Amino acid sequence: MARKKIVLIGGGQIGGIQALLCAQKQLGDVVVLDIPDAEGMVKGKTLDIAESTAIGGYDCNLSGTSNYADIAGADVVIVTAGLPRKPGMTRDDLLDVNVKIITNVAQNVKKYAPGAFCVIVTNPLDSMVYAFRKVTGFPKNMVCGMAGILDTSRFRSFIAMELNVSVVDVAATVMGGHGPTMVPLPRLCTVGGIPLIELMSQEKIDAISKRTREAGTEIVKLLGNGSAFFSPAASSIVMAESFLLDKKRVLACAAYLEGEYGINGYYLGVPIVIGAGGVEKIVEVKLTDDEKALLNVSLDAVKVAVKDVDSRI
Ligand code: TXD
Repeated sequence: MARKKIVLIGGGQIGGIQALLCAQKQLGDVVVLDIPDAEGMVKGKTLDIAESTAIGGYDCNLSGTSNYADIAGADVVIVTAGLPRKPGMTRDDLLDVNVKIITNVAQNVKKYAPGAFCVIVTNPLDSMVYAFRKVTGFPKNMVCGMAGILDTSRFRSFIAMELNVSVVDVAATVMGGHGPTMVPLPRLCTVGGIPLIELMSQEKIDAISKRTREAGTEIVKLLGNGSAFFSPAASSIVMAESFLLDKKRVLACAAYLEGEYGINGYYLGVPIVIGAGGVEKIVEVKLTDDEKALLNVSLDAVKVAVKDVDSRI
């Protein structure tokens, strides 16, 4: 059976790490596409990774390009094309410039890779994944956004650090938009099957939830130039892997809702099942009234950005 084809549109900070992870996991052959001015960068990054494959024993062909014809036949397309935040910026501050980039990318993916499972990473995430699907017209099960896996990973990592336990044994989920209104769900978090609320004070839980909501901004401030890239890269490859290997992972991702959670016509972070059929199922969690209220606050924030996007595409 021929190897799968993974296309990474945007070969910057996140795209480069994504390419390395795809090679190391031997998920398939990798094509990294960027703008003509950055073609040398993506050719250099992919060649550099290719030269490392002998060390790790990874059989994977990698190439860089600025020619969309090279993405034809992609099984998976992951989109990080767009500007990242600078200190002091909100994710929504990126909307103006990134909606134009996502529109251009979507038009080309529609033309050259219409059957691909598409994972959108570009911020502001919830409105960019909405824009991508609107421009491509792809079925909703083949377009989703990466955010909840990252936010959940941050939440899990902070809990593991605080309790001095393995991250492996911390199960959790974060729902809602990818921004300050995201909804960590401590009630659903377990550590080795034990409810978190039996192991940690409410004060500590609240502090970790707050840090999770602000984790992206914390890294933007520390880096001073750009935003997180290791964890977003790892998070998006989990989604590609679940699709390519039909793993049926249950993952928090931005999925298009048509009635689930009482929400209709928006992308929002919810638990989904990703398999060979793309977004195979949206898992409806029974939320408390307080949790529902927080989810609706998050949805309201997403609606503002989507209204702005709708007026431009
Ligand atoms: O959880 C999440 N979804 C977020 C997403 C987590 C962290 C970062 N998040 C967002 O991903 C971030 O706010 C940005 O919007 C994207 C990409 O972040 P990255 O750190 O990779 O940005 P870079 O290093 O600037 O890379 C972006 C690349 C760069 O090489 C540009 O030349 C390229 O995108 N680019 C394009 N590629 C193809 N086509 C077009 N039109 C284009 N425009 C820019």
